[in-house]
Amino acid sequence: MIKNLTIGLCGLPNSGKSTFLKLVTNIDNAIAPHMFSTLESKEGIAFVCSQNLRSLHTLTKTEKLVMPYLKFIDVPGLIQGAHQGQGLGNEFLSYLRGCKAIFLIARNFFDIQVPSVNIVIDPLNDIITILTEIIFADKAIIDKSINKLLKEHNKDNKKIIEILGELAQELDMAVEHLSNNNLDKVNFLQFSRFNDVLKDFNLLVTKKWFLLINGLKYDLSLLENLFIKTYNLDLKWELDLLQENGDVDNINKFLYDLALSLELIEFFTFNNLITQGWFTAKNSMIADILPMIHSDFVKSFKIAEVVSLDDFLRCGSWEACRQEKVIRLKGRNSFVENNDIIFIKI
Ligand SMILES: Nc1nc2c(ncn2[C@@H]2O[C@H](COP(=O)(O)OP(=O)(O)OP(=O)(O)O)[C@@H](O)[C@H]2O)c(=O)[nH]1
Ligand SMILES: [Mg+2]
Repeated sequence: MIKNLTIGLCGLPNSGKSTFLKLVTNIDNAIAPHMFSTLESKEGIAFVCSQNLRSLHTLTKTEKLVMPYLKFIDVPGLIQGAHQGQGLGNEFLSYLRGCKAIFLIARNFFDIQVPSVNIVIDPLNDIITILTEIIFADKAIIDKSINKLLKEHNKDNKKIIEILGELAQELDMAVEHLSNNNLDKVNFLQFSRFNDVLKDFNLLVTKKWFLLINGLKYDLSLLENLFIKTYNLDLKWELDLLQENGDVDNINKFLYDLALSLELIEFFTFNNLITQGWFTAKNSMIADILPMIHSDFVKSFKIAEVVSLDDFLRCGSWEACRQEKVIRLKGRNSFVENNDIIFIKI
């Protein structure tokens, strides 16, 4: 089941976070060429129309098409020294702590109208600043937690104190490498291995980190061990294009790719009125998706009839799928696969 799928936006002021939220969600958002134009957190829903959902809809031709979505949260920009109270961003890190993944937006555009924190536009430098601040903020939590646990004099705490200590040491090393520009030595992605055992501490470094370079093309090869996936878009250009001709193809492709990188899969349902796409975590079982579709299904479920999208598109109708014997029956404990079309029988 998908729990807590919000993706947090993180970056220096004027890097394009609010522009990104506007682009993917089309909600009114404070976008302005001055720093700290975002003063509070803001959530937005980005609907994702995959090519697969569109193909299915061309066959079902239902009046309604309902798309799955990703949720984003925009917060004020972080600046260097945030962990010591500089700027606004640090106060908002708690919003990012509630997210499953973080999207770091780094600026790679020059625009005299849009001041930047540093005089030279250098995404690498911005990434180093942000990651360093994130590490400092987490280190503060780790140090406090270790002290608190030590004071409890409980031998059951020994293991967790050790793990926190191990991570703290690795974070110290990472800060040193970052300050020396030795990005290839910072295995930021590795911190996610602590995610399960340290989940109660809501650390940021253990989350899934993604990067978006906003603006000109940038060589991303240096950043492979820092982020699960890196993207390069010109957000303003994309937003202008969207507002001019309403073309959402590029954005949809990007969002769908992001969903798969977040280890989601898409499945479909349809009836006479509605064709719907849904995201669920990879390795979800039929039992996990029942309450998403209808709370009544949890009790009344008998069996699921399942056809792959490819088979459905080839056969052309559910009836034809039946004749071709491509309908599979799945019980509660069967896995849902990407692009399954599912009919729940009650
Ligand atoms: N030239 C250019 N301008 C951009 C681009 N992306 C964003 N901008 C502009 O940069 C300014 C700041 O963008 P925002 O999206 O508000 O930046 P932010 O990261 O939310 O900023 P804060 O909320 O202050 O942290 C706006 O005037 C945008 O129109 C881009 O790719 N190129
Ligand atoms: Mg903003």
